[in-house]
Amino acid sequence: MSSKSQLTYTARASKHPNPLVKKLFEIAEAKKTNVTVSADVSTTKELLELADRLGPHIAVIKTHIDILSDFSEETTNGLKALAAKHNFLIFEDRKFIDIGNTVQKQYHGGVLRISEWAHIINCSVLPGEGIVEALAQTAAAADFPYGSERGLLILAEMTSKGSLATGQYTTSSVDYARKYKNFVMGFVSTRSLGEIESAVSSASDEEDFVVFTTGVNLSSKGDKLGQQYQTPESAIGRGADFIIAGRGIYAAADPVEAAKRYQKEAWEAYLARVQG
Ligand code: S5P
Repeated sequence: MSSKSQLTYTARASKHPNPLVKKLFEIAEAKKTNVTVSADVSTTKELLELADRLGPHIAVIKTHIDILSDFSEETTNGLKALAAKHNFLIFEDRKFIDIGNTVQKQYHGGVLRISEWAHIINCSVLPGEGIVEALAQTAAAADFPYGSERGLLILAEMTSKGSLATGQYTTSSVDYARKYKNFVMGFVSTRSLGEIESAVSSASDEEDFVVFTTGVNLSSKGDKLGQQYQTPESAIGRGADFIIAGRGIYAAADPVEAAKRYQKEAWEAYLARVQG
């Protein structure tokens, strides 16, 4: 596990050079939550209701904005207002995966205008280093009316059965994160990746990537389509800084009670980790 995993979010916030990561750690500490809810619902009304009800218990809301049947500016204006009201960040799980020229257009512009409202995005590095460079360029060049901080998580591993995001793919994810560390906040991965030897540069003392771990569920081991789950405690124990839970929360009979349960379990696991 990365040596930074033993530090509190406050300690990491105080030293972190990236303002968005700093803000994320500060939110976690202020609200005592390291939960990201994956709000994979299909209408704007459901999404905004969920964001408002779960807002006090989450640090980040993760969207798949293209699965909404009625996406409009009302969706993103509503999300931005709720992010300000409840102090959480917005992560659009678009998983960019294309040549640089295409992802720049997908990130900035188009019908979704993701760069204007999503603090955090993610990408696969299957296309190679150029995808990270292209997204970083777009974020640096744009003048965002809504908050200025933007960050990228590299999808370094996947939770689905038989995932091919392993070995050289994962090592290269770490290489590119180190090379573009002003824009890359960290990884979506199932564990801390800090120890992976990089061809680009070796890990420095200041290196502090944030690990988001998805595939978290308290009552299920997986689904019929290959999703594989672990518990919040197990994810945090393997080095997750933030857990991502979808159906475990939004599909529960009482999503607010479920969010509180994930919040409690993940926060206690974090406290146990930093108290050594
Ligand atoms: O490896 C991954 C990466 C991601 S971002 N496995 C995943 O499941 N995800 C996403 O996390 C997935 O797209 C979905 O939005 C969420 C998991 O949802 P759940 O309902 O299975 O918790």
